[in-house]
Amino acid sequence: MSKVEEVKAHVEKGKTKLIPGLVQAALDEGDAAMDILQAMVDAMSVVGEKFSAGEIFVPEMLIAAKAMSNGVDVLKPLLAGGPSKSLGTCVIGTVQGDLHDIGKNLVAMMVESTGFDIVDLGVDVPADKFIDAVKTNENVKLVACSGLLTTTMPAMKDTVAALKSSGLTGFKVIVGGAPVTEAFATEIGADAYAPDAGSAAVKAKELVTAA
Ligand code: B1M
Repeated sequence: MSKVEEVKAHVEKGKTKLIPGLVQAALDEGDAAMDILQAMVDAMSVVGEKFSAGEIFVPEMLIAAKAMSNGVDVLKPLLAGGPSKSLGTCVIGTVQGDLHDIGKNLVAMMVESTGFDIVDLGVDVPADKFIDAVKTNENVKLVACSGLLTTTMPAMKDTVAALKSSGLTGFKVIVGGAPVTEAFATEIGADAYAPDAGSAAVKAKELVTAA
């Protein structure tokens, strides 16, 4: 088994303490940081499938998420190096009712690497907290909303509506997360949708530089 395959297998099993060493070993063997990251994303898909099939439960999902986060910590310096010139501030959070943060954290990391300053509001973020962050932080050019549950898509819709009717200007709104589609993003009035962290960073820069 290659080191990358070992990383994937151990994230699936939630081996939180072993993951940093395995990720470092994969890097030392010459594996690319993006390939190691993809292996961990694939592991989380397997975890999700096992949860859907009733083979594992919430605690196992949680521990796998912790394992992946530990691995991302090792990769972060390699993935997040970026330009020093700021494109502005990006306020990011997972919408109200939703506790999933790995995808949001990856998006924050990649958007930061393109040159944004990040204000991360965390998870379970109500619409008014996004609005307060736009008001209280300097030079906010982008608000990024993540959501992983079909049940929290209405909260994403409400958040975008609240931001758009707040009277605040000078920023764009980007949305994403597994159940979110381009069509949904358009329907709720977001300025952009991205399917993954890499394309979120590209879209973020396009949105701000085109404005
Ligand atoms: Co949750 N969970 N979970 N969970 N969980 C899912 C999402 C699920 C698909 C699992 C399944 O059933 N197969 C399912 C949702 C079903 C649905 O709504 N369609 C589900 C469920 C049901 C639940 C609970 C309701 C379970 C329960 O309690 N009965 C519960 C809800 C809690 C809540 O939020 N209120 C719950 C809880 C949890 C844990 C807390 C245990 C844990 C999260 C821990 C954490 O995040 N710190 C967890 C986990 C780990 C998952 C899975 C297994 C993995 C999620 C993940 O981190 N993936 C997930 C199954 C799956 O995804 N296949 C699942 C890796 C990550 C890199 O991908 O987050 O998709 P993702 O991010 C991607 C893209 O979506 C995109 O970029 C990233 C990749 O580059 N992206 C954006 C994300 N945000 C973006 C924003 C953007 C642009 C792109 O612009 C702003």
